[in-house]
Amino acid sequence: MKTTKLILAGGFLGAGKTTLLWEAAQRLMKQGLRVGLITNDQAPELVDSKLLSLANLKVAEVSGSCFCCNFDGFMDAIKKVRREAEADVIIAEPVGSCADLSATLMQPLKQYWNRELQIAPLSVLADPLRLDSIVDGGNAGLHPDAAYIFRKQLEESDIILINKTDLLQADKLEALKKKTAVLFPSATIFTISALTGSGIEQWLQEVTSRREAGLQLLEMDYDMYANGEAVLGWLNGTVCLNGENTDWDLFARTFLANLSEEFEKKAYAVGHVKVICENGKKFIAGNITGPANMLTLRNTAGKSGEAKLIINARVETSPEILDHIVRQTLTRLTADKYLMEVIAWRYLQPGRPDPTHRFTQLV
Ligand SMILES: Nc1nc2c(ncn2[C@@H]2O[C@H](COP(=O)(O)OP(=O)(O)O)[C@@H](O)[C@H]2O)c(=O)[nH]1
Ligand SMILES: [Mg+2]
Repeated sequence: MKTTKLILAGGFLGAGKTTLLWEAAQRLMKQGLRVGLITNDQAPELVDSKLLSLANLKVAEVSGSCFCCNFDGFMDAIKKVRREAEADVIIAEPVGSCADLSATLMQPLKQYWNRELQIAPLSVLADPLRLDSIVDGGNAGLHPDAAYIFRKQLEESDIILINKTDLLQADKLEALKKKTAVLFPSATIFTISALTGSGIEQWLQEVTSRREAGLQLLEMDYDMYANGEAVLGWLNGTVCLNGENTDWDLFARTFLANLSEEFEKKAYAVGHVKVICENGKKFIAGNITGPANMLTLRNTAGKSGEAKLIINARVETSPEILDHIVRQTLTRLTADKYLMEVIAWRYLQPGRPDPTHRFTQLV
């Protein structure tokens, strides 16, 4: 079997990884390449996988653990997309609260899989608002230990992608790029907009041609890392709603806006909240992304009496409180109007990271 290019695109929650996967896959496919994608989460029922597969992309999901703590599961996913999609290129999105990927993924991949896979440089996306705070010594609106993870992700990257440049004025972007280069001197910096596609071609050119990958190894305090993950409550839920004829676009917007209001009232920082509302073949996808709780919606689900709703929320509070807020907000919107069937509902606090491999030297 031919070798497959493997691109890891990491970065904190809401940085734009899934949007980049989608956009990059479109471009690579236009060049006649076969592309497979791998998503990752601490629990099943992922909005990201759903979104990508609705776009007819070949997606495998590693859920229940991050790639580094389930290296074999990650390799199984790679084998699956290599086999089923005959992928020339695989782009994988590690879970947004994960760091130390050079030691736990890049080095073992180089050591054990360098015949089957051509490992691309480790790319890490950053939301410019959060990054702007981090480069000024701040915590990007996050708990200090969560901000520690954010910083470590950037520190170990081969390539930093400052994303969402469509939201920034040119002079602000230039200043941010300069400060980032000073703080993270070993990374090559690209500025992109995963949403508009700007800069993606140049990044793809670099990751598909450059041979050196995983050039940094972190010193990582696993107590701080574990705490940074544990301060986030995690909820993945899927429900079917059946009842009144409903404008699902309005429903998704109202649901997200109400959630955002609840979290703001209590001053709980949002990692991200995502929903996808499916009405047959039509869907609307919505997001709230910290630090400014920006609400965005994409696509349209139209009107009907029935829809399926998937919710993924990562918010700085206990999983029990998160569950309570999401449930209550949903019940307020649906009570007396719909029959709600819960298909899946999990809330949890990520456990202490315990990587399968952790290399202490570069391969
Ligand atoms: N304005 C803007 N928004 C973006 C861009 N990339 C991603 N987003 C938005 O940021 C939110 C989180 O994106 P997503 O790809 O799900 O992030 P992930 O959590 O890193 O996978 C979504 O609302 C996206 O539409 C971008 O380049 N510009
Ligand atoms: Mg994602």
